Amino acid sequence: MASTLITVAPTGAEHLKAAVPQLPTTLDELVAEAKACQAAGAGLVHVHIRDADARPTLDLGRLKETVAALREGTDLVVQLSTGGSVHDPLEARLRVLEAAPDSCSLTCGTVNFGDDVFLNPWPFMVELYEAAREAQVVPEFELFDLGHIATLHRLLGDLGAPHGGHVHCDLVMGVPGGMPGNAATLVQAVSALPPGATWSATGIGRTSLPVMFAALSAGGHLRVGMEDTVSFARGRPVTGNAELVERAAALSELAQRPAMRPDQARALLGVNGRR
Ligand code: KMH
Ligand code: ZN
Repeated sequence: MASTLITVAPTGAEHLKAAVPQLPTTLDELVAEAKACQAAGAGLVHVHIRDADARPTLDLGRLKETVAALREGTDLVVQLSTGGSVHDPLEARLRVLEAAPDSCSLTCGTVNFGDDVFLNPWPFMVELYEAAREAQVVPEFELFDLGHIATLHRLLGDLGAPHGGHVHCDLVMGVPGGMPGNAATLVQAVSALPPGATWSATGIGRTSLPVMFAALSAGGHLRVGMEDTVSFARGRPVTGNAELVERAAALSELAQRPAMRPDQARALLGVNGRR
């Protein structure tokens, strides 16, 4: 039976710990959350880390410690964000690869991001893509807009296949400034993906459920987590990431595509064996 890769994005770079105390921002909180999410059905963890004051950081020492602790405590595929926060310089985002994750995010274009701009110029994408291949890290292509899909085609056409030989994408929908999070847009985006690519989708904020149902009905994988939504339902804050993964796993089960184990996720993505 086909199965569903559930990615959890537990922290992100946008929410403030002061406003969302249940957000995992310390290493202990992150590992505990990741363990609970694996038990609930997650196969991959998309990681942003915070400093001692719970602010987003790309500190290399902390990133290496985080990769080691997640490998020690879970079987999850460990994906580090190279997107960071909108304030991170491009050089620091490239250096994330030195922490040697299994996978890294690679956003395929610049996008307005609320009142900010999430910058991803073409030369940066090329450098990140080539550096990831050199480091044997599997990229996940983050697509915030339909134009990003055209850029993904350009990247693959100009530079060839990524490490692992497989193309896996994540449609990030409902960001103010990016593509809207609804079924019609999801269908359009999926139809434009490269042949043979697999994909997950996530809807930001209140688009979380419509995007999840649309992705399941279109044969996609799922990403959930407090990076993307901190409400479980209208007026009901999320208690933790595991309940978002539990709900995604339950819906996947109903769709008769149950949650994939981490070893199945590794096989799907072309991730190397554990280092
Ligand atoms: N925090 C956003 C500006 C990624 O992780 O690669 C970018 C982001 C994408 O979250
Ligand atoms: Zn992210």
